[in-house]
Amino acid sequence: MLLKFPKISEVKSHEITPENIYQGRRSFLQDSARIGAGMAVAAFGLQSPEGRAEAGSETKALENIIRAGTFDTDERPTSFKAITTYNNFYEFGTGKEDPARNAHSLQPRPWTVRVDGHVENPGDYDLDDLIRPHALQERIYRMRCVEAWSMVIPWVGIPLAEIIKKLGPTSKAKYILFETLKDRKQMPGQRRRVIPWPYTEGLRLDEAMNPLTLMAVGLYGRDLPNQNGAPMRLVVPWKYGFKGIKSIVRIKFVEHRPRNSWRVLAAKEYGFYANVNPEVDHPRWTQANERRIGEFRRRKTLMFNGYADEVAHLYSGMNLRKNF
Ligand SMILES: Nc1nc2c(c(=O)[nH]1)N[C@H]1C(S)=C(S)[C@@H](COP(=O)(O)O)O[C@H]1N2
Ligand SMILES: [Mo]
Repeated sequence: MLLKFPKISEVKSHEITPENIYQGRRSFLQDSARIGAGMAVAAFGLQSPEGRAEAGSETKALENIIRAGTFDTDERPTSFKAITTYNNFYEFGTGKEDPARNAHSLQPRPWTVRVDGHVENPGDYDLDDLIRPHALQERIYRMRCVEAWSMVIPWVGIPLAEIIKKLGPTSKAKYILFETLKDRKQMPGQRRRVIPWPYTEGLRLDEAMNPLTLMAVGLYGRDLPNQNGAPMRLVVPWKYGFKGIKSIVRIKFVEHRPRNSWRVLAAKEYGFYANVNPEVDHPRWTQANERRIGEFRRRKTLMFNGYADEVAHLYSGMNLRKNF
């Protein structure tokens, strides 16, 4: 059965807010899940050329999303507006509102992803070929930036483990290196060397295979807006936000721990693991609490951002103060 959602053009204008459309889709997904239907294969939505974030923009709803539910937080999602207008994407400037303002120059289709290193199926993949075999899932995750603000984001994506299994890492592969696009024309912020370009990040293979780790292609039931890392970005909800590398063009399977941009820049401040840990402060500020965007009071930060049951075993026996 294919799930169908109202096209934006079919919804009355006063109803067009991303949250309304999303809530409607979501209750529909819940009904489908209850009656055991709806296991549709991903058919890909279209990205508007501008990737604009406003309500009622051309950005199309993704068509067939499976509601996973397993790891969803029941906390209220942050508004679409805040998610898409307050974030970091240094390729478009270092201000929090710069990505939304400047990311229109990014062209998320066509998009090629290089897969190389210790892997059975290396090659240059068209993005759609890389993701088409997989079903899209919705995951509502708490996200925690290293700068002590947080959000709740309804992501759409594919568990990274599924993609990795298809690519077939060999026994030498112990880590994965990810790289963002490097192109000054599309990413004007790269004209300044605020961090080493291209932005790179890495995960240990078992972290990458953890069921929580998502390769996101959308949020709020739509294609990813450019400023959130179109067309494909990593989501690792138990780690600080900078691990969630955006606009990925390379996935390399490697034997040794890869460099990550923020660590190259300031190794004392940004570790490789970057697990959310209220007990290990950033050298310049506390990590014990956080400001949820849209709220005034501060909340206590949770170990592993509240995902300890799912991921603590990955680090058993490790000193998390040394391996921060
Ligand atoms: N390529 C790239 N990826 C990036 C960044 C960046 O500057 N460049 N910023 C990171 C940081 S610090 C955060 S908090 C998240 C914020 O974006 P989001 O709100 O869309 O998750 O993106 C991460 N991914
Ligand atoms: Mo961040």
